[in-house]
Amino acid sequence: MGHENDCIFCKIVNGDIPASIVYEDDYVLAFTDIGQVTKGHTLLIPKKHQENIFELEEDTAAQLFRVAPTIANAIKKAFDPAGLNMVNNNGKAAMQSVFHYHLHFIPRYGKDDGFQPHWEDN
Ligand code: DGP
Repeated sequence: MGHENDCIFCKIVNGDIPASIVYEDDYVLAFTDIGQVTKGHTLLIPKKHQENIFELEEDTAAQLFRVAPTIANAIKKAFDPAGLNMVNNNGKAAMQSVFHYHLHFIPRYGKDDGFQPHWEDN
């Protein structure tokens, strides 16, 4: 289903490169982020290649957000964070580095969790 050549997330969808899968259905896949900005950092992607929000089909958006609470609650249960950021970067200027749509789930543990998004004060 992930058909785009040279797309790392399509390769994960196809099983060509390994990932720690935490959720899968016919349309979407969730797996742990290789970078782990905080413990439990997870990505949710559509199986069908779409570059970012500007390309995202409405059906795909619905499929992603239908499972988003399940992913968030699984992270909550596994890691007991105090909160959770959902982040989505669209375009190089917005710091998108993998051009296959993805939602970041970033559990937050308090001021000392080491993740400081640019919008947060010290
Ligand atoms: P963004 O900057 O929003 O495009 O985030 C891309 C994320 O993808 C980044 O947090 C690291 C993650 N990532 C990149 N390559 C791989 C990979 O091969 N496996 C996994 N699990 N995550 C990856």
